[in-house]
Amino acid sequence: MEFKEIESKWQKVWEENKDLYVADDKSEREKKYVLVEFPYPSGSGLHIGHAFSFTGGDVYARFNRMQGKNVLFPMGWDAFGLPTENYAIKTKQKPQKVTKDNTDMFRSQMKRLAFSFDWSREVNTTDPNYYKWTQWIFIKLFEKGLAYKQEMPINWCPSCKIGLANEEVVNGKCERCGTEVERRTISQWVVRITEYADRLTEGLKNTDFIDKVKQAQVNWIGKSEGARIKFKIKSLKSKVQIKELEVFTTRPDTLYGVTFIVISPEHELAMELGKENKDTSEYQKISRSKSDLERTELNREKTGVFSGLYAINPVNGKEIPIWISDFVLASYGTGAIMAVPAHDERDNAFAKKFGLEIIGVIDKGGKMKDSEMLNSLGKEEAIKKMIELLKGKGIGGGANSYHLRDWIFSRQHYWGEPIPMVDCPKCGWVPEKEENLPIVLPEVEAYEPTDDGKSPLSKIESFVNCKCPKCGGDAKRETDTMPNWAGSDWYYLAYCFADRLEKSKDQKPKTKENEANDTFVDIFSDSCEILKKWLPVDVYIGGDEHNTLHLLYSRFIYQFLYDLGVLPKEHPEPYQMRTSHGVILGPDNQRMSKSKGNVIVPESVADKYGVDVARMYLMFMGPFDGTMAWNENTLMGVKRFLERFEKAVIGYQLRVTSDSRTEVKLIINKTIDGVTRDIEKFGYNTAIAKMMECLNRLTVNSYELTVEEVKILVKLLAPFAPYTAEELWSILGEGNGRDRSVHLSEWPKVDLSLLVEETVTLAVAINGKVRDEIVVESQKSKAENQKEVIEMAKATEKMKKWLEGKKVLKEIYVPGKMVNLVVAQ
Ligand code: ANZ
Ligand code: ZN
Repeated sequence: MEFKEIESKWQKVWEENKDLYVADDKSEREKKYVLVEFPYPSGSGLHIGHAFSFTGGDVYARFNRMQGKNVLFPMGWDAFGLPTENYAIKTKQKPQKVTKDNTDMFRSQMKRLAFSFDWSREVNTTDPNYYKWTQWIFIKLFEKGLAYKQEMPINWCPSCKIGLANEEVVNGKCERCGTEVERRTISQWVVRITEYADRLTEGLKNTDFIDKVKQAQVNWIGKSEGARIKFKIKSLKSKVQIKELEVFTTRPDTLYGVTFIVISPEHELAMELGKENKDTSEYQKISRSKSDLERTELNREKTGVFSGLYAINPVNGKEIPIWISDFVLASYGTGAIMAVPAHDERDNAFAKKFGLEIIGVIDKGGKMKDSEMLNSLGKEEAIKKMIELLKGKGIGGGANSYHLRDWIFSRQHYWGEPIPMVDCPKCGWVPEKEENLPIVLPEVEAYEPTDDGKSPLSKIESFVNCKCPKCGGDAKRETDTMPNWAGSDWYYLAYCFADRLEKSKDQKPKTKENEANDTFVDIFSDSCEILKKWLPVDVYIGGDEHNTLHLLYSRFIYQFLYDLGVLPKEHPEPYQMRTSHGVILGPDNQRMSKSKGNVIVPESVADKYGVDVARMYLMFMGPFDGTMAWNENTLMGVKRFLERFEKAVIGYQLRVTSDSRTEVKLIINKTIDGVTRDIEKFGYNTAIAKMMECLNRLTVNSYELTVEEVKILVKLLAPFAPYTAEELWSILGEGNGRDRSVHLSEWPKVDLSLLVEETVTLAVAINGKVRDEIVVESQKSKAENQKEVIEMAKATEKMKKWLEGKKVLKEIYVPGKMVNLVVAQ
């Protein structure tokens, strides 16, 4: 069969048949919400990673649909972001236009690859009807005290003119362009995600995320349990007003071993001192140029300055010096530590460098010593006792710290959602009125980043100048835009009521004069019935790189909206199951990248071998969560399989038999069972392997099949190779792709009674005493397979233990019954 013809033929039929993959809001059938991470529509089109992940989702969606489920399998565009902006600047186009072109390209590529998305629910984060809601969510965060503006030091690349995350700074240089990174302090919007740190951890219990993902979330939140302890500052210099400082420690039990305090250069006490002391201010300046990562590196040479001040250890009254050093971060705990150089590596290096005292308080057996009432206690007991003591004295108590940081929400770029806030000289920061949303990104000629590091929107007076929503006076609009994580926080909700986004365009919110219309909250709440129907997402397929930030951010926003009461009460978490898809490397086993010249695009494979070969190969090359190198041989193997499959089906169709043979029944039934089970657990490669084996066994023996049996084979193939399956289906006289598409046909059922017959359970004995059993296929249990059966019997975990160090003298096989091993006593 000529794949090009078949593809264009069925693509057209499916396109005309709009209902084929539409999820039904009203259906009573069991729902299944299958979500794949929506892509960033870059100018280079779908890459192989997209094709891999989406095919995986598509197989799952098609399989569930054929099982009679009401499947929601939507797609959209996460389209704000820097690459589009940069490309638009370079090519002198508008980002709006670039985005439109790119999404058109992505959509047509996806349609060609036969992804069964419900296109009636397509969303785009850059559509004002969409980002109106992203802005609305921000206003709610602000109203609840979860968004605040703060002066923040950021890593600034003077060449890219952009703030960089710590991870994007490598050896003090910009990861993109290699320019020396500067530190700048700018005022940024920050979202208080740390408020939800415990909820985000706890909530994982309500999900079935794979372990790897749960662990990634827990680690990123990085909860540390310990204590906060207050130290009095000995008053020497009258100029310093601060009389007390607080430390965070995970080891309050070691308080007797504290020989100095270290505060971060940004600590308020250090800031006070820096005003009058040159050494301190010099040191602060140097520290500012370093990233957190550099500062906390374990084996880095320690630096620091003595503050001239002393603190008093609250348990023994000892005077200890206060040092300033950048290995203590301002953003963690309290920005100050109690140093225990005998038991902490970094403190130890610091003490040695500056000749500070070292006092051990833990003996070789791990018990406390020289610590008065803690003496001879173990770590846990000592911690508990110390916390009690501190609480009693009112100078501290148990406390947690999180490595999770609040979320910097400002970007000084054009192509993002404008942050809907207004700065009024009288009222301060005021959120825009909901009825004025969306605050639309103005379409302008120039939107290059500015030299002063401000958003390009700041140069557009008509955008900046506005009236205060509260007092009506002259005010200025916020010109920062949101980070590219913002739009993806709630897109899976938007899919559920995508039609409403469009409709809500002209809908003015409820005002006193205009009672009849909806407020935004109403739109969410009205959607609640629909959300109740579709939530939670049953399966969320995405990449490892999104197992931390995206997943945390979107779960946080969900929990926040849940607390607002606009989401169905019965679903405290958005995603039931999260699984992460693997990575495809180039033929050279390296990550695909343009610079290495090893990039393979899905289009080219589809051009050469057809879409079905491309899809099936992607699913066959390895486990869905594995890391796999491109392999031309495997690709050809899949190609040959599909060719043989077509031949066989067309051949069988021509010489079918009316009564089905038992062997054939058994083979097919077993294949249904295996393929079904495998797809359920994303074991696509093994599912395909089972189909291959099935075809082999049928053709090697030249079995004849009934039409029904042939149809079963075609159905099993359908999720993987939708074009071939649909074509064969119509050759078999079934449907025409319109009303009786193979993709809406019923998934074949397993005949359990046949399965049982296919295997036998064999007892495994040592010296006649039964110790274990094995299950083998009836075929294999025959006498001629004696050797293999005995090997299987010896290889079970139990038997390996029984046989350890023993000598087997004789092996006896009673076909279909038992394996008996005679061993030396
Ligand atoms: C005394 C002590 C004794 C500590 C000891 C450790 C071992 P995690 O586990 O990551 O939470 N620390 C606290 N705040 C810090 C900051 N802002 N910058 C750098 N280090 C900081 O680490 C908590 C421990 O890291 C705290 O417990 C503190 O040192 C240090 F044998 O206090 B510890
Ligand atoms: Zn005002």
